[in-house]
Amino acid sequence: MKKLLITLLSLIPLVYSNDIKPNFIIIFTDDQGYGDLSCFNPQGVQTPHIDQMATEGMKFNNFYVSAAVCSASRAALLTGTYNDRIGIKSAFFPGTKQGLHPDEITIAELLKEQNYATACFGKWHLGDEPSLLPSAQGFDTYFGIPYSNDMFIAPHQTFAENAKFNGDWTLEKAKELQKFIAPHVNKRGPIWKSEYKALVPILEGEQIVEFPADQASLTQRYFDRTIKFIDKNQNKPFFIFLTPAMPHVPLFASKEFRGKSKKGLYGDVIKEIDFHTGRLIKHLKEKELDQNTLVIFTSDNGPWLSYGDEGGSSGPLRDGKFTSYEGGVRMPTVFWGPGLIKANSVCNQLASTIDLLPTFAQLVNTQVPQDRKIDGKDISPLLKSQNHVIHRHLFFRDEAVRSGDWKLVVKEHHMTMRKGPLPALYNLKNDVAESNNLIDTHPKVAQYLQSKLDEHLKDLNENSRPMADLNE
Ligand SMILES: [Ca+2]
Ligand SMILES: [Ca+2]
Repeated sequence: MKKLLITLLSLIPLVYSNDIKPNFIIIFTDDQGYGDLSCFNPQGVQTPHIDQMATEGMKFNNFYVSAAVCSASRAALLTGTYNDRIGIKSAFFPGTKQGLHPDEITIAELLKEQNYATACFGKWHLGDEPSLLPSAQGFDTYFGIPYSNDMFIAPHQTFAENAKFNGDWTLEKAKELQKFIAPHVNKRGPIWKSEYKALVPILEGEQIVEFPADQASLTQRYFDRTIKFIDKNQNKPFFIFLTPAMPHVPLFASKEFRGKSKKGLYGDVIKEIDFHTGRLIKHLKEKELDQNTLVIFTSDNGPWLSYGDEGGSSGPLRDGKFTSYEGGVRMPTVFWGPGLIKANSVCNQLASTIDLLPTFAQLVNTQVPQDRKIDGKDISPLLKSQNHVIHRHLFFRDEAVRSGDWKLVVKEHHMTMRKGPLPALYNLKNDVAESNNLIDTHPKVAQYLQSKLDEHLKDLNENSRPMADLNE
């Protein structure tokens, strides 16, 4: 009987009708490695709540970002497009007047057209000028540090009337600091040498509401805001881009989580993210939104390995942040949505953050922008059956290409921890650590992948779009 019931249940089509639109929450952590969730690396930091999400949902073993650095990775996710196609190659610094081009259509803008309530809580890092902030890219609400948590206040930022100042900081002192920073935004040496680096503002909308940010309470506050936003918008569809500052260095955990893991402060930080993710999932269940909400947990790039114990782990993968080796670009990823995804499933197919925009478009019965090239693909078929091959090839900057089990690496980032040999061909099925170069024994595979990479780079060259640059 139980078997019959399960069979019958499996026949219920996992498709939304036009009038019920699913909610979307993307939890996009900063610099968390493939080895920093225990469902991917049992020896790593223990993350029981996210592991439970995987048990109730789907674990993606081959889920990638477009590039292993903050702004580039975020731009690709929000636009469904390779970062190099939209001119964003690395990370923006405060006050440089550059960012994601306003003409790019973000997931938030796409969903706003479908009457979604939209919010970004956390790191933005796609431009800090008012015209480049989340409110200009489809988000109704924004609260967070506008760039990395190791950066500094930008000279042009303005303060809200009731802005909070921590420690012995005052409005006057903060404005003096902005004057000191102003001449150095392009060559940042004097700022990095000063005591003012890593003193970052929190923005609400476009204005500073807190300086310097109390980073130890930030993870909790981002999740609190998310839960509040859900409660306020539970009767209409919502999209929340939840982007914690952690575990990017400098690391901060609240008092409740300090010393709670067996992996130092880094472990404590991950434990705190795990705890609040569990709290969010519990809240969705209590509000009976679990059948109609898709939650995706992933990271923007691999661990910053040069920070040692403070830099996290890529588990069995090679290298980390900045590089196109697996440790840089393959992310620990879980999709959760009991109304959309069969419990306890595992997907080994290639997928990427660039697929989220097309996938969400499909799930709400709308189209991706038709007037431009969108590189991502609809991966919603993978939520029902893992046998579909969606991507024949995935490219990582001008450095690497993956197809099936094969990966060709032709260039390295200068921050690569273990260099060479190059070019190198790896069979990831047998050699996930990218340690055994097979280019001499499989020259035809290498040639084929090189030709695909060449085609891709030619296409990028002929068909790319600029980032925003307000200096021009
Ligand atoms: Ca990052
Ligand atoms: Ca836009």
